[in-house]
Amino acid sequence: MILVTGATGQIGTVLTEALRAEYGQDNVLATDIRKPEHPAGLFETLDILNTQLLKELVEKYKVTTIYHLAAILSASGEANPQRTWNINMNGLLSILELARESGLQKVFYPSTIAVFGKTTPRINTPQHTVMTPSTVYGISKAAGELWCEYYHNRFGLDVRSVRYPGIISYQSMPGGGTTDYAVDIFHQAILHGKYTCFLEADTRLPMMYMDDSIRATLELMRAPSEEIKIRTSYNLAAMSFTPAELAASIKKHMPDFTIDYAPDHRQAIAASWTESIDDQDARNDWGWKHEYDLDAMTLEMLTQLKKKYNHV
Ligand code: AKB
Repeated sequence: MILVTGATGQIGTVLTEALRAEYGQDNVLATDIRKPEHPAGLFETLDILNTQLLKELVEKYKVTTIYHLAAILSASGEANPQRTWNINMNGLLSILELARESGLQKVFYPSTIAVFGKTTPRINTPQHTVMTPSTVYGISKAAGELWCEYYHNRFGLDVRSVRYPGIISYQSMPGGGTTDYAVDIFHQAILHGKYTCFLEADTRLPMMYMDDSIRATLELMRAPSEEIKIRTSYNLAAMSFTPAELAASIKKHMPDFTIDYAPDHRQAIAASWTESIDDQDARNDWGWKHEYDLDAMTLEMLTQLKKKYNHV
């Protein structure tokens, strides 16, 4: 049995569905503090800080693998730094400790480009580099990566991780991140033909289409253990673009679309991250290869969301 934490979130929603398609509807237990809008299988309400309930669920459902997605993201994390640290760090520590005690087969831990900071090389950020994150989210994820490696080295736990860039999806909405504009822009383009962006026009960030990030996650988790040479977290890349470039890509299909800019507190967070990522290790070690670039992603997002809003 696979247990997913944070299963109602942006990635969790789509990953849970993909895991059910691959491993069987009844072999994936979704958990989250929020109930799903459209429950589609096994679900248990779980506050990730409730270690006792987590333990009971692992026993009750005979869980062998955990995808631990529950976390507070970069922008919303700044509103309450102590709470963010508590949820992100203690949530992970209870998963790792439970995995060790119960002899779980595998754990997946999502890290992020938010582990990088102002002193990290900005272009083609190397796998092994300076990490000086400036958000609590980034600090907790950087520390989390080290805890994962520690549990692997010390206890032999098979824990695997990737550093996700901003993820763009039509199926689910992101919440509380700095890269969220790259999803919202599509909804606003279709509904209102215009968008006001909370980042500056030339803020370049690494991004990825949801299909690629799900495939990366499944491929990483399927790879033979000896291929996984990095036990902190793998750099993972697909595309990098600015809000202006994304708007230009949308305009190719919607010539009347307009964008303006009203940068807010999220601009400083974005400016502290890097622009593009060197993910050669993921490509070499377990064969990672992205499929979607900016224009392919834009076309897919517009097509899917037009269907959703009946604007076909
Ligand atoms: C965020 O913006 O906080 C996330 C991330 C890049 O980890 N999408």
